Amino acid sequence: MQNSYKKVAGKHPFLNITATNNNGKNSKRLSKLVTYSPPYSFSSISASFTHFSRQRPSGLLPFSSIYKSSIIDNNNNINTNSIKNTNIYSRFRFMFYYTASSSEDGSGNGSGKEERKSGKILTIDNINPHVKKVEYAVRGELAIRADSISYELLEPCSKYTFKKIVHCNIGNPQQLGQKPITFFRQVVSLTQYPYLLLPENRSKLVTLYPTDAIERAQTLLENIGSVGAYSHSQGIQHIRKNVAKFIEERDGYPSDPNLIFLTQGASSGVQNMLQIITEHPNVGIMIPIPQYPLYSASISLYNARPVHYYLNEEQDWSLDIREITSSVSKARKNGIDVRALVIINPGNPTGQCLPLENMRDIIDFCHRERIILLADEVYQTNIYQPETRPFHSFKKVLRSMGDAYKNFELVSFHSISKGMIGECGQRGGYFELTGIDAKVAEQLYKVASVDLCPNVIGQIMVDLMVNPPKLGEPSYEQYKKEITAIYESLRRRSQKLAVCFNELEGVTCTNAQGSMYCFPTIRLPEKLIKAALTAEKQPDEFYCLAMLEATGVCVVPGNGFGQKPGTWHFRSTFLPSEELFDEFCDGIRKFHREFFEKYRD
Ligand code: DCS
Repeated sequence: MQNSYKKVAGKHPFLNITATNNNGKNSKRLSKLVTYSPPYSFSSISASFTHFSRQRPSGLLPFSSIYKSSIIDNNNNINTNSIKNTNIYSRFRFMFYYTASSSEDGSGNGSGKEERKSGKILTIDNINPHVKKVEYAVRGELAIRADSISYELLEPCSKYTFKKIVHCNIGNPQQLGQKPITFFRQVVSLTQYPYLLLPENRSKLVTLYPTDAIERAQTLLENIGSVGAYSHSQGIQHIRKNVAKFIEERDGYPSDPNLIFLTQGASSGVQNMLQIITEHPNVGIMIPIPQYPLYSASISLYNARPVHYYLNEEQDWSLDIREITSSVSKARKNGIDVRALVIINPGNPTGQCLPLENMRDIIDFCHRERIILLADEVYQTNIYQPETRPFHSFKKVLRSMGDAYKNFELVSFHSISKGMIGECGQRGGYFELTGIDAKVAEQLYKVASVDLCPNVIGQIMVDLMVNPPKLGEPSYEQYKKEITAIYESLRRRSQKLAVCFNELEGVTCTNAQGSMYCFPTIRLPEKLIKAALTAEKQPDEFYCLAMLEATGVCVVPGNGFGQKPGTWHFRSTFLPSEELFDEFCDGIRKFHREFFEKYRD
């Protein structure tokens, strides 16, 4: 195979690539817009660049960013995704660092070399290139470093001043001590061990379990059989009926259990949908920036094209219809076949909750542009300003818009991982199809059946989420008390964290209207940015790594979600338990003060 490298970037008039090696003899200085040929085969490439945004006087006040990307797919294309994303800005200076691997033998075949070296048939050079493109920051470098620190903390004389890692990088409430909802676990435990339900055990059982938990477990088992058996691939029909009932009660419009798919968390539903939408590599999926990286990662995996639209940070991360309109028209002008729009409402990582009027405009936009709406509504009960920003489902808003929209194509996702339930590890969720062609739904069923079925305990959790104890039933009071306590505490913590961040020098944070995260913007001193560049880190990553090393708090740098070039953010959950919250905030304050002192311009 001829091992030639395509141009690193298009003919952008201001693009100037001055790549240098950082790794000794197997490296090469890249110059601009050239084709690279053997003997070099690059195993990785990272690019740093300084750009000058349109708003700035040209040549002055550089913002600095570093982009990293792995390169080389099977066709030897260098991955330039991160570069393309910056095209809207007027001037760039790129600096590439690469580490060169092998091919000095002139074979021109990196994978062959790798194969000879390791003796493996499957090597990093010959796996699916789309897998290599996937980036998932929530479990990225910071999380990996956090894991290794947590091992170091087990050593008798660890160098750290903190005792444990606080995992604020992931919306995983029970990892940070949130208690499961009692009724849910009671029911699940009985379905796992039906022996307890036998008549001879009843007298003992009623001393341990409330009668409604016993009845619910019995009903479920009557409909399921054994939780150890595969279920219907689309999910247990009895549970899908309960989901449909829940949707009808929530929205006031009919819902059909046959159009509901139970899933392993919302993630697998989202992935199935993206997979089915991606007809060819030029299919575009519109995703917000910032976004939850499930979307960018899956789009890479299925070899589709992300079409970004920016949320408006100045107005509480609102969604401006003009922005999505210009984004779709730009993409279509570039030949991208835009098919779907992802809306995360309430937002992750941005926490905004869309107002009704805005949602109508979004539906109208999709209708006009012939775009399917994928509504990620996993945070629908994490609403902290319910009077001014209540949650509305897209299904309800769509139906309220009348017959003109009756064929509108919408897919709505929900999950047991979020809300007050936080049963992330049980992997349950569902999606509802609205207006999707029956033949497409059949194909979705086929895709679901390749996985046989979503796990049955996750499905039971979905049943409990959509059909919790009702007023007058034995478990209601306790259920209500538990849910309310978690909700009120989350709301308090969301406000506390925003206050804490807003007190930090150079940091601005909007109050979360919903979800589980704060996403503050942070204006970093130039000195700090330079230090980050020297360390070959993106500045926000550099800041977050330092925070982790100093405090044990693991957050996610904004670049993992996407952010406007030249701006820096990080995402933190407000899930640490309330008793520890002040201490947690104090730790961040102290770190930030000292870090900024060190790098003050
Ligand atoms: N959609 C959004 C917006 C999410 O935030 C998440 C999880 C999911 C879907 C998928 O969740 P499940 O598959 O568990 O239903 N949020 C991740 C995050 O940002 N932190 O934790 C997980």
